[in-house]
Amino acid sequence: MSVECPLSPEVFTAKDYRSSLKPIWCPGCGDYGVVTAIYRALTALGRPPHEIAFISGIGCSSRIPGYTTAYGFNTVHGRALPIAQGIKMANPDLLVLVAGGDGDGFSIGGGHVPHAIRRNLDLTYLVMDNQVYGLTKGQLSPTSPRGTKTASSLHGSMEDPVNPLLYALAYGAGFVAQGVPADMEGLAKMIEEAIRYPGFAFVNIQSPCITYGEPETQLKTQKNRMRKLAAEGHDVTNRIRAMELAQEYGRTLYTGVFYRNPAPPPTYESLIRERQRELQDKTPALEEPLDSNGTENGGLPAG
Ligand SMILES: Cc1ncc(C[n+]2csc(CCOP(=O)(O)OP(=O)(O)O)c2C)c(N)n1
Ligand code: SF4
Repeated sequence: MSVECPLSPEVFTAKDYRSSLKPIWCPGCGDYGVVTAIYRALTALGRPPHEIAFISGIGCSSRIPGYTTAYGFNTVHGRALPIAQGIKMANPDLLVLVAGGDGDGFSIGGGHVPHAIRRNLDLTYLVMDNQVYGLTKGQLSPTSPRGTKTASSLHGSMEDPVNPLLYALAYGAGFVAQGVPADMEGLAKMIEEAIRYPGFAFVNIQSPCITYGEPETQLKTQKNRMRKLAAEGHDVTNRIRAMELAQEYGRTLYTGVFYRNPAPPPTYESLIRERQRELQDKTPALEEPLDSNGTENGGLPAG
């Protein structure tokens, strides 16, 4: 389906968002489904590709901007969010998408997530959570379940995983959802909703790594394992209930919107514009050089 963009007379279809670069993910990688869901979501939104900036970190999943026709920046491991925030502040009119893996977002980049959430720029953060470091050949990631045997944990990991859903909810993200590529329609709709949410939106995507991931996480098992929150009658405005459901991360595969703030607070970029207006008439005169005694003009004779 395609719709007419209110900002442009053009009508866009999914192929307008697909770049000529051929993905080099392993055949069967969940990330293929994720990029298809993104094409669908962008088509439904109808924003021209040149009005979209797609920022990622480093990892298999972080290759994703290159497979779209949006402006893309495959940045530095764990640094997608700071760069995306800078881009959004510099040009608030851009639609800014941010993507990466669970390692990129919750390991090396983990320190940036709470600050991006509390700053609340209008960004959509898509994490392809495969519970493993795919690009570097299958080491433990921060979301690997306890006991996972990998190249870096031959006898099984001895740590509990990070819970990305609970983490985002606890720091106050206004939109938190979880999707699976096996439910393409649901995932595309969820990404569209996340983009439409006016503030920081987080979508955790259980995107299986077919090469290094656990058998029970693979695409063919997702349809049987997933439980749609909408079918369970979940009230998406109930944050406490969303947090209870999020505790099931790693056990029950809930999909859908966990939480959508019914009264979204102002975004950081709108507060900046407000502050700029407030200060417009109050701009202090250019500072005069001061000498060590605090006298103006550095103590030099005037003229
Ligand atoms: C500063 C830095 N440290 C480590 C690496 C090596 N490295 C690249 S990607 C990656 C982890 C990838 O895992 P994830 O973010 O979960 O993405 P995936 O490949 O699974 O999609 C690591 C450790 C790097 N590129 N830069
Ligand atoms: S290693 Fe895993 S995450 Fe990377 S492309 Fe292959 S299947 Fe996908």
